[in-house]
Amino acid sequence: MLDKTKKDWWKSAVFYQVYPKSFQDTNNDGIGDLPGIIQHLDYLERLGIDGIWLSPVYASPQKDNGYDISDYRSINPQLGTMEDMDKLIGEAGKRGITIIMDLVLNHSSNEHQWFLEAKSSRTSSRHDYYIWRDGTPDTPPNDMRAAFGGPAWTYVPEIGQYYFHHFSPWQPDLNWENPVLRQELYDMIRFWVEKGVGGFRLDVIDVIGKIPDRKITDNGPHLHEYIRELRQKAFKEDTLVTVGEAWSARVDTAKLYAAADGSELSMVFQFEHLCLDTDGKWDPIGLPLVSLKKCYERWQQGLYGTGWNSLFLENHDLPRIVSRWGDDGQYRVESAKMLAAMTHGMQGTPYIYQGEELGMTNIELPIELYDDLEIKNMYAERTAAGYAPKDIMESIYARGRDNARTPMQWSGESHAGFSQAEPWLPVNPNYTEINVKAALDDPNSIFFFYQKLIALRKQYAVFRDGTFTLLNPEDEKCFAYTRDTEEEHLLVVCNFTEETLPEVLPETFRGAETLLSNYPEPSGALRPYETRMLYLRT
Ligand code: TEU
Ligand code: CA
Repeated sequence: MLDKTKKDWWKSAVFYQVYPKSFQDTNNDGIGDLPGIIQHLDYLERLGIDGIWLSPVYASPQKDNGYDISDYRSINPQLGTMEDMDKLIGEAGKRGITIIMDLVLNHSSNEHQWFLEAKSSRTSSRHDYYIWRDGTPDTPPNDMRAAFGGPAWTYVPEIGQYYFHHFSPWQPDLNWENPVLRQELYDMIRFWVEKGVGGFRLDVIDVIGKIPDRKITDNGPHLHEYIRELRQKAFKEDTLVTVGEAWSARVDTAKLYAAADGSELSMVFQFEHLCLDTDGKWDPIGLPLVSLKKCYERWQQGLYGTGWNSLFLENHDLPRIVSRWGDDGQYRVESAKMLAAMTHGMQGTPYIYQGEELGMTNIELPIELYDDLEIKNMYAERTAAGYAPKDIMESIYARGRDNARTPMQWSGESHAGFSQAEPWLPVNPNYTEINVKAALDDPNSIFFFYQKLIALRKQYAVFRDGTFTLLNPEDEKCFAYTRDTEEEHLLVVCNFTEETLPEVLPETFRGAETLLSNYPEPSGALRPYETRMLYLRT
């Protein structure tokens, strides 16, 4: 077990993200709940993880599955009670598992008491907790758009003002310029710290310093002042782990969020490696492996000694990685392991998203069966704009957020053992083959591969401390890199194709120990999606 009284303990840790609604239902209403998480703590302990990032469990009208909070100090009754939450923290703690809560500080629900007061009158003491601008019904303050479609301004006729929402109209943005609001948030955070929560994941923290009048959302001029104040007033304990979600982060700004001096957050979730082949168009062609490798090199070297990164390929907003960069057919198991080794060999703190350790895959549903508001709004907007339904569906199949939100597959029993009732979102039909029970019965499963990766990170300091060197940067099929400290040397080789490639062992690694591979014996070549992790001491 890690010594969590050491202030950088999380540098050797591995976290696991639980999306409560989809993890385990215990009262058969089709919705996952807190007792369901408690029920599987032994499973998570067996995997070897040190902490759980829990997606929001607060009271919420669930317009965005809890990312719309109506009371930050209570638990959504659908998921359980405060007693269940206390029990989860306690039971997890007994197993060496720290609970990290999701903090949505950029916006609340429109049903939060603060917002109800704020919109009741311009003179309400809480009016200024949100962002208001004058206007008439047809003249919004400007043409900014919301991330989930439609305008970013919604009119409240009773007071003749618009409020700003970066996301949906049900998620009004909090006004961080107001020091009273900020203090209110810090007090709320202390409530959870005092309950024994070990840290926080900060939702869209890069936009809290927005200035809508200048159309600035990311990286507002006071952003880092706010984060430093948060650190001083709310995250007082040096051992708390804090991770900021920042889609806009680049290497230079990540050094601020995740500064080595601890003045802001422990680490950052940045997405550059996942945006290479999306509409961001850093590189528009397929999976640009060469760009991906250079992206990782830039981050691994750029933050070395100056900041700390997180390592992840999936979360509740992203498609399943084996469907995206691997092969979710014939080579599902091989490619899922390869992607895991590629990620876990690097410097940073790994996060595993529920089901990733099973190689769960994307899903294709008829449009009516999707739940996510982003998917629904996107479908409506593109339909209105004249896109062909087939093209819209293709893009939902590839990127839609519900790909990652289908219920956890525990067994081959009905509803995958997730629930006895019809789940809120369909189970992926491949649950009969891909499930926890099958994984635990098979010593060569993806689950046990992750278990080994987690153990290796604890065993060898090179995973935490080693420098990063990219080998053969221009090779379009194989991703190989080394990690080095004075005494320890690690080589990670990953074949990203279903072709057999020549082996690329650097001379120094001939005769090195194989720590891990996804094929039983080396063959002198790299088979489809083969990965090897070699180790030596000098
Ligand atoms: O996500 C931030 C965010 O920008 C996402 O909307 C992302 O761009 C999109 O999902 C990609 O498809 C966070 C949460 O992780 C997400 O679940 C919430 O919906 C969002 O904030 C609002 O709180
Ligand atoms: Ca339930």
